Amino acid sequence: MHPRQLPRRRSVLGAAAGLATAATTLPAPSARAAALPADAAAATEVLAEFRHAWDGYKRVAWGYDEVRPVSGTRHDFFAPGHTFGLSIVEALDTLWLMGLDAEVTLAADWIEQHLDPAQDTDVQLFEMVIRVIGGLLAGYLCTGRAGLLTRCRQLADRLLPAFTKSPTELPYRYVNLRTGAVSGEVSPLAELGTNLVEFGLLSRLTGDGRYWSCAKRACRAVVARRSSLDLLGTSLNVETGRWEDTASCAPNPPVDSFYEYLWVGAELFGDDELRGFYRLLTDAVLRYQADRPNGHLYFRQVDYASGETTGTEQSELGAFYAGLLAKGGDLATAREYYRSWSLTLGAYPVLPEVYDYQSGQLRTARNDLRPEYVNSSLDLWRLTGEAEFKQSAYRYFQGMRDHLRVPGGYTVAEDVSTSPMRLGDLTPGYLFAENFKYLYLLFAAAPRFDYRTGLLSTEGKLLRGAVRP
Ligand code: DMJ
Repeated sequence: MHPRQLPRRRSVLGAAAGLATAATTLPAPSARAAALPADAAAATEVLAEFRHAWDGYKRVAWGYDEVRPVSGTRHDFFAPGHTFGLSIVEALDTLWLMGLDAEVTLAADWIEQHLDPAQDTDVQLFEMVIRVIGGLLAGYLCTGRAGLLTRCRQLADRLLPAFTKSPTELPYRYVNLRTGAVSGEVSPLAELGTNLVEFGLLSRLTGDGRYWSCAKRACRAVVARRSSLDLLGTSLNVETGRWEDTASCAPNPPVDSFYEYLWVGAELFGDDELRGFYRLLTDAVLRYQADRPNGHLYFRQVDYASGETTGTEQSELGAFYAGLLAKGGDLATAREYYRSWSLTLGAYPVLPEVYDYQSGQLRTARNDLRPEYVNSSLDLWRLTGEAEFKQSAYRYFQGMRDHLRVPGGYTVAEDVSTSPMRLGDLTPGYLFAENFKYLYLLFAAAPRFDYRTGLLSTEGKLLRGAVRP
């Protein structure tokens, strides 16, 4: 299944009761959470858990995309039979921020020697950009190793046909890295726009403007198709330029990071057009989609033309939006939304993937080791310095460690409402790029990160603010 879809699932009544209870009252800081240790102690714990997961990957799956830590097998993320060493690329800048320099050298050497950017397989533009292009850029910015930038550019050149072969400037979803053949003419917004930042940075670093101009034109092509309410739908046909799905489901997938990249792009490049787009579209989302049953903030899904409600589901992936709202200047609303997620975290040992805030029912009871909640913890803490965000991030960390740690590393869960929790068998690459990085930065006072200007991509890649020793 594509990781960004909002799947439909039977409701889980036991868990629903828990959520419904949680949704009516703000719990006291969780009874099950131990006291927050001193920052240095928390950072040491986070580092130890990162190493546990990383060693699990290295032991079984080094050079492959991802590890299945329960069965001790490997997983190809992009295409069966093809590896891009995804977890290595995902971990690279996290290893560097943590000062694990011997591991950084091993990882960068593997990338320079083995990552093949011309494999004869279709890859998803979005996933390749945020994970691999972003990972190589961040690795280059942290280490200064030119080979990483070279590999990044080779790969980006092979992704460009997704843009240049489109009749509408909206990129295709898939491209064959060897042949340049494109496919996937219906694309959700996140996949259309979550390339601005990586491609803009690549243009800046190489002096080759093609990447940025493709990405910028695609972004404009999306925004030009907004409704009279200034709302966007969910997916566009890149050949006809027409909407295929007209529900505005922000901040949920599969549109989430489209909005994020307007803000990050504005910030990184000082681009006022992107800033204007961000404000215009965010105002519309706040006006038509914000919903406060029992006084707690959620975002409903609405038809982009009429503003009428079409759904009340929240995906855990949407939890990043608290941080984005805060960075974009809507701090009070950001706090509200973060607290709605803290309520949900109080109702389950770890966050469920999708629930309906009206009925309180789970739609997807999985936990995919998602990082979005703790991404917002870091953003909100950086902006406010308030202890609430460290406390709740530590609670999130405890939930992960207590329930998703296995001898071979960390794994996803099949069902967070069962006791003991029914586990799955995968360590997603983003665990190395995101969850542990956000937690570490929260507690470690990391000397290699500029906390004032540092800027991370949607995949947690360090795009600005690397302090080289
Ligand atoms: C990550 O790949 C990125 O955060 C992306 O923007 C959406 N989701 C996954 C992790 O949940």
